[in-house]
Amino acid sequence: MIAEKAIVERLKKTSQRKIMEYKNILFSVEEGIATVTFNRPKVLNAMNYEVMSELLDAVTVCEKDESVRALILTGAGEKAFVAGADISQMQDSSVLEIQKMMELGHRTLWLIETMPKPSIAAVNGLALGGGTEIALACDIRFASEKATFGQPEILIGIIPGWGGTQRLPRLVGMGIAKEMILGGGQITAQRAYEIGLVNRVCVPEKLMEEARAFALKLAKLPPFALKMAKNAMNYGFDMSLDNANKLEISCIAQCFSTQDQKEGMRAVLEKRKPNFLGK
Ligand code: DAK
Repeated sequence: MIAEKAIVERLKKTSQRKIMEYKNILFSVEEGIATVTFNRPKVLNAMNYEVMSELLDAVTVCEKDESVRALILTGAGEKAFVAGADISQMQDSSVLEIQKMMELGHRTLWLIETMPKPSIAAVNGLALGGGTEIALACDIRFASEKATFGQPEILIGIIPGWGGTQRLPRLVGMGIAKEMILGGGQITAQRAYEIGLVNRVCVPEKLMEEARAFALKLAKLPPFALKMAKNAMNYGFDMSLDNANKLEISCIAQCFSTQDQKEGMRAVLEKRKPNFLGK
C-alpha cells in the first residue's frame, strides 16, 4: 500500500494535468486519460531497453493511480508510431541480453493488456515489428490513414519477440498472421481495418481527437465493470467455451458488489443519466 502511494505521488501536478518526466517518452494525465507518447522521432521512435523501462514505469503508474481511467499510446512526429525494436542496440546483443529485453517487453505488454483500465493505440504512422506488437497489446487500435503495419523481423533474421506470433493470429486469424509474419511485408491502415487489426481509420489531423473522445467516453464508465469485461474476454479467450462461460458468470456476479451497478440500473429506471462514482 505504501509502495503504491509512493508510485502515485510521483506524478507532478500542474494546473490542468499531471505529468511525469522521462527521457524517451512524454507522459501526462488529463481528465482521467493518461497519454504516453513515444518520443524519439529521429529514429522513428524505435524501442530500446531504456524506452521499454520507461513505458513499464508509466503503465505501472496508470495501473495504480485511481485518477487514471484510460490510457492512450501514440508516437511523436509525423512519420512513425514505433518503427520496431532499436536495431542498433539489438544487433550485437548476446542471447542473455536479448532474453532480458524480451522479458521486459513481455512484462510491459502483458500489463497493458491485462490491467483493469482500457487502452487505445493511436497509430499515427509506421508501426513495424515491436510497434505493431505494442498496438496489439492495447485493447483498441485507431490508425491514421497514413499508418502502416508490419512484422518485418524475418527480413532481418529474427522473429517477432514481443508477442506478435501469439497476439496477431488471435486477432486476425492464422492465415493472415502467417502471411504477415512469414512474408515480412507491410500493410496499409485500410487493409489493417479490413482484416480487423484496427478498429477505426482516421484522417491524420483527427486521430488524437477521435482517440481522446473515445478514451473520455471510457473514462466515464464504471471502472469495475470495465475491469470485469476485460478479465472475462482476456482470460476466457484461451479457455474452453464451457469454462469461459463460467468465468463470465463469476465476473458479472462480482459487478453486483458495486455501487455503480446499483446506480446504473436505478438511472435507467428513473430515466436519467447515471452518475458513476467508481465504487
Ligand atoms: N531501429 C533503429 N533505428 C531505426 C529503426 C529501428 N528499428 N528504424 C528506423 N531507424 C532510424 C534509421 O536508422 C534512421 O536513422 P539515421 O540514419 O537518420 O541516423 C532514422 O531512423 C530514419 O529512418 P530511415 O532514414 O531509414 O527512414 P526511411 O523513411 O527511409 O525508412 C523504414 C523507414 C521504417 C522503412 C526503415 O527505417 C526501416 O526499415 N527500419 C527498420 C524497420 C524494422 O525492421 N523494424 C523492425 C525491427 S525488428 C525481441 C523483441 C522485440 C523484437 C524482436 C525480438 N526479443 C527481445 C527477442 C522486435 C523486433 C523488431 O521490432
